[in-house]
Amino acid sequence: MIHRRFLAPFLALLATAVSLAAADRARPRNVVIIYADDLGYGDVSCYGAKRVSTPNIDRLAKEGLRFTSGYATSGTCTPSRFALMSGEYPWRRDGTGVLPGDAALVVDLTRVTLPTVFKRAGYTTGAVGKWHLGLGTAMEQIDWNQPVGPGPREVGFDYSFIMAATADRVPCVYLEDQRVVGLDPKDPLRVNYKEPFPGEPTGVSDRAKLKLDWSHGHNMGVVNGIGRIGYYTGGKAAQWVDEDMADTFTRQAVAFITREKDRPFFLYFAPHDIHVPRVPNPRFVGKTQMGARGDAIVQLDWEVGEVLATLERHGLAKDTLVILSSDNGPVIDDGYKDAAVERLGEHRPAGPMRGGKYSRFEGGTRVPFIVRWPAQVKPGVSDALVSHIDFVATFAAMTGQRLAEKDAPDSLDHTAALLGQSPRGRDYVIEHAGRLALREGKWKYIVPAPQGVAVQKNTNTETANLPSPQLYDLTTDIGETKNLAAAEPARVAAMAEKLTALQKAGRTRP
Ligand code: NG6
Ligand code: CA
Repeated sequence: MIHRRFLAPFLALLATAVSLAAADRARPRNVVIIYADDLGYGDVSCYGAKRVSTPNIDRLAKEGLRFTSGYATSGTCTPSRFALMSGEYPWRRDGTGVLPGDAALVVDLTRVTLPTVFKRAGYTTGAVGKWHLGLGTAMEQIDWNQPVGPGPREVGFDYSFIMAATADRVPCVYLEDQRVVGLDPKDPLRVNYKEPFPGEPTGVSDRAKLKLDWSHGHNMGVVNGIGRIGYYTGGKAAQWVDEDMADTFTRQAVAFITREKDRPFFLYFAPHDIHVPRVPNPRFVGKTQMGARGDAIVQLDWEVGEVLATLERHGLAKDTLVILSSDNGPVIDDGYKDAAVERLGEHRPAGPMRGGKYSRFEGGTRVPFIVRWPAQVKPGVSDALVSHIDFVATFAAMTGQRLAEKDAPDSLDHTAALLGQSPRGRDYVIEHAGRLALREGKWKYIVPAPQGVAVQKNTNTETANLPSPQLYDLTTDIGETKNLAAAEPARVAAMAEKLTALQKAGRTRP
């Protein structure tokens, strides 16, 4: 019998215990985000690909929730990753477009970030793979021969093993905890995006000797027989081997999980695949009939399989929330002659959708989006509208945190949709590639781009940049072929007004 004097504190204690248990139940032991590069909606077999098979990604989908309306915020890498990390739309900030390899960090360190959300909740955080959010400050040029920062650590990652930008941009080296790996101090590394270094080969001067020829751009410095964007000199011992990149990043992701297996962790694993240059390891070459692009998909699938197997090996699969997605839609010729165009065949990288990377048609930002958490998430398919912009607020909520007003101004808590507890996700998503588009329910409105080109010539991308407004009904016309704007002027006006208001408000989180 509890004495009355103790009853109130006892009940309070009980309530805390109950709510803690509830919080525990909704809180994943670990979180792994696998963020593929340029992987299109139709590039994996669980989303309909036939000419390539992705058994590991398919298994993730089968054991988890596969979203049919999952979105990156933008049609290219840096803005999408900025949004994922910060919960702020990239188009609100200058300087969040595709960054060169020597750009300064674009993440605002005065605000919460995705990894800091996890850190505050007691998770150890790691970033492995492509960074492409800048390093250092705008005040001074990066000295690659010293520790480089601010970078992943300041953004909230306890551990990082990254490439600075993309594999087609210099410097072609890995950085572990913000130091170039394997650098010989007697051979200092220098990078310049404007001028070549005297005596160093370029993609123009040495074109005949290249292992992989370029189709547009990518003719500045040459590393490993491949022309890149930007010039470099020195740092020869530290240069990566493109063919080993998937192995290297995967090994680091696996090592991170293994090191941290006994305490909660958050791993942001951002493979290079299937971005250009597509130079898969020889053991994947020829695995598809589609050339390097198809083989890179198989390689990516292997990477996913290794991560899943590691979770299983350590008994962590059931309690680890795994998300697989992509930073933007697909592109076929992104600047190298890797036969992707010639050998594409019937494969439709964006699935039934129009456009791809660089586009405001659905193919630009609607991407594979899979959530697996065996302990909590019932396997299935969800048509809820979900977006990477909501990760900051959603994981803050899942780990019992309240965001400050200035933090993650466009991020909303969509735990219920993400875990499949509700078929309803966002009311709308904003799609971004240069200009904006708004999807609200089944309607898609695309802001006119009077000066734009309808087809980006080099990549053969349909950009959706037309001089007049476009409106599509995505339930009957997912391929955005029948522009209903002229027939529905009131809807066009209302959606245009809504988009303008969302822009002007400076934030969308209430
Ligand atoms: C473009 C590159 C392209 C790719 C892209 C960024 C040229 C001609 N094209 O400028 O190859 O690197 O930038 O891709 O240089 S992203 O996925 O990182 O956004
Ligand atoms: Ca990308």
